[in-house]
Amino acid sequence: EKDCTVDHFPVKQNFDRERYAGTWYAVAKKDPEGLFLLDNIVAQYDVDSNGRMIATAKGRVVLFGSLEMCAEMIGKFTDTEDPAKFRLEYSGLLSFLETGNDPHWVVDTDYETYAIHYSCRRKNEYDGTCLDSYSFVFSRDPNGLTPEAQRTVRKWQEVLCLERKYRVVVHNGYCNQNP
Ligand code: AZE
Repeated sequence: EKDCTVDHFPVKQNFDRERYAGTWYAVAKKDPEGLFLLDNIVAQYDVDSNGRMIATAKGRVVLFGSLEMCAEMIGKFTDTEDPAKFRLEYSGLLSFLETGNDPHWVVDTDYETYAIHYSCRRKNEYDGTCLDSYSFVFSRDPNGLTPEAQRTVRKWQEVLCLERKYRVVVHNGYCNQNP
């Protein structure tokens, strides 16, 4: 039978944060519960002078039900014993934007075209499956993935027990005011 235990999900072997650095465009996402980035999501990963992974992310959000804006978020990663699994501590450039501390797993990437990100915020304490997850499919190319990369991504979406749970992330320039 299919194994949806979060702690059994595979992640990228020998994850290389230097090769992962740079710009990634979200092309699809599975949403968590509550407020989240809506679309036009672009992440910029880097490695600081101490070797720590850092990132910024932009994306359109709607706050208080009607205030539409481009959220600029900053994230700092804490390493774990697995090189592809981090804790991500994030906050908004503007203080009223969300702060949080979520797992950040790189499930698979070829570093040059695609990446599958996964985060489980809440686990079922009895069977270890995820009760509240979010996940991004990232592309180096803002125009999307090649058919070959799309096939790879679909396979991982099934492994994460999230098949058919993703939605396309639109890029229409909403967050491009300050490029
Ligand atoms: C991620 C890429 C790496 C940097 C960061 C990311 C996550 C950002 C959020 C933002 C939520 C914002 C909200 C604002 C109102 C994984 C995309 C920081 C989870 C809800």
